[in-house]
Amino acid sequence: MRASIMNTMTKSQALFEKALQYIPGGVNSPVRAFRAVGGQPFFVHRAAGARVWDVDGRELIDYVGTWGPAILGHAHPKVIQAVQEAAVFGTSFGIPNPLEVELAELICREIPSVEKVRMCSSGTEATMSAIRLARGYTGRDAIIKFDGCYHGHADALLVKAGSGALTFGNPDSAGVPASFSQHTMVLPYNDADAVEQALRIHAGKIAAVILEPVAGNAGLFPPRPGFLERLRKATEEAGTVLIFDEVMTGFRLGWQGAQGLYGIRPDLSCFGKIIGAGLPVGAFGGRADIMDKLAPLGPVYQAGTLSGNPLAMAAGLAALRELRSSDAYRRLEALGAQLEQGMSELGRKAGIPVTFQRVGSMFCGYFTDQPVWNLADAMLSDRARFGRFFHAMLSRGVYLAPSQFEAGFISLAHTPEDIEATLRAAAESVKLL
Ligand code: KE4
Repeated sequence: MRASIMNTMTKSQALFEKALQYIPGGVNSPVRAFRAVGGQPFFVHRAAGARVWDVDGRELIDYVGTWGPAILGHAHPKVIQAVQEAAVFGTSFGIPNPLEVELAELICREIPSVEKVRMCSSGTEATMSAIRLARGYTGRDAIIKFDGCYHGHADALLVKAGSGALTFGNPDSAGVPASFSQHTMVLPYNDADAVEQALRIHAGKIAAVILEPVAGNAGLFPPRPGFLERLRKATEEAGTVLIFDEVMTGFRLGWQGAQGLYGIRPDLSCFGKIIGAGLPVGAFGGRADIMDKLAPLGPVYQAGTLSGNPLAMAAGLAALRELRSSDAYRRLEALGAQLEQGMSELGRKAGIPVTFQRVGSMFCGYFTDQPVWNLADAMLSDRARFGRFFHAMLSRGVYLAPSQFEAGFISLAHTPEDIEATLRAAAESVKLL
C-alpha cells in the first residue's frame, strides 16, 4: 500500500512528508509552509535568473526572489564566482578580514546617513541590535513600531498594538513575556499624529521609533506624503533615535534605498538581504556618535561568530558592484510599471476589485477596491480570493509570495516577455476567482 502511495506522490509531497518528521511544520521559516494560501509547499531544486525549478522539474517565474536578496536574479555568475573564489581561502575566520572592511566602506561611502556600520548575520540581528543601541545611547527603554511592519523575530518586536498612543503593546507570540512587550508601543502606519502625540505624552521616555520606510511585510504600502518628514522632525525634537529598517528596501528601491528615494536622513538604518546577495547577512549603521556606543568602544554589547563572514561579504560586494554599474533601477522601474499597468487593467476588465500597489520593483496586489495605507486597510482585502489566485498562478508557472501579506519582487533577470507571460497567466487565473 505504502509503496503505491509513494509512487503517486510528487517528490515535493514526499519531501514535505519527510520534512514534517524532523522540522516543525516542515519548514525552517513559517511563511514557506503555504499556511496563508493553503496546500503544501513545493521544494526547490535550483534557481537561476528569474526562475526556480522545483524537485519535480516544474519551471516557475519567481517573484519572491528569496524574499528580496535576488535583485540581480538567482545565481548571478558574478556572485557565484565571488563566492567560489572566496571559499577556497576559507569559509569563516572570526578574525577581521579585508572583505568586511570593503563592504563597510562601500555602505558608508554610498549611504550618506551611515557614518559607521556593523555587520551581523540576519535582519533580525540588525534590528534587535539597533534597538539595543538606541536604548543604550538615549538611556531610555520605550520604543515605537508600527502595525504591519515586521522587523524580524526579536522579543521586543513581536508585539501587537495596544489601544493607541496611550498604551504599550502586548506579546504577539507565545514565549514573549508581557514584561518584554511593555516597552514597545505599536501605532498605525502613516499616522503621524499618533506618533507626535505619543512622543509628547511619553516625553523623555522613547528611545527609538523603528519602521519600514516602505512597508513590505503586510503586502506593500508606502508612506503617505509627509509621513516620513513628520517622523523625522518629531523624533529629532524628542531626542528619539529614528531607525529605518531597510533590510528589504536597502539597495532595492534605489542605490540609497528608501532613505534616498524619500530624502530622509535616519539616525540608524538596518540592512540585510541584497547586501549579502542571498548569503546570511545583516548590518546596522548610522551616526558615528551613536554607533561608537557599541562594544568594544562603548557599553552596548553586540557580537556574532559569523559577522562579516567572508563568503557573505564577497557575494554582497559582487552584487552591489553589479547593481552600481548598470542602469538597474531604471530597468526595474520599467518592469514594475509594466506589471502594475497590466495587473490594474486586468482587475478592471474582470470586474474584480484589485488594488495593485508598487514602489519600484516591490509590489503587492490586494483584492480590495480601496487603497491600502496601513494594516487595517490591508486586512480588508479578500485573502481567500488571494489564496485561489496564488494557486491558479502557480499552476500556470508563476510563483508569487505565498501570502497576501507579503511583497513581491522583480529582479534584473526578469524580462518584458516574463511580465507579459505573467499577465497572461493572471488573465486566465482571475476567471477562476
Ligand atoms: P531576517 O531575520 O529574516 O533575515 O530579517 C528579518 C526582517 C527584518 N526587516 C524586514 C523589513 C524584513 O522584511 C525582514 C524579513 N523579511 C521576511 C519577508 N517578509 C523574511 C521571510 C521569512 O521570514 O521567511
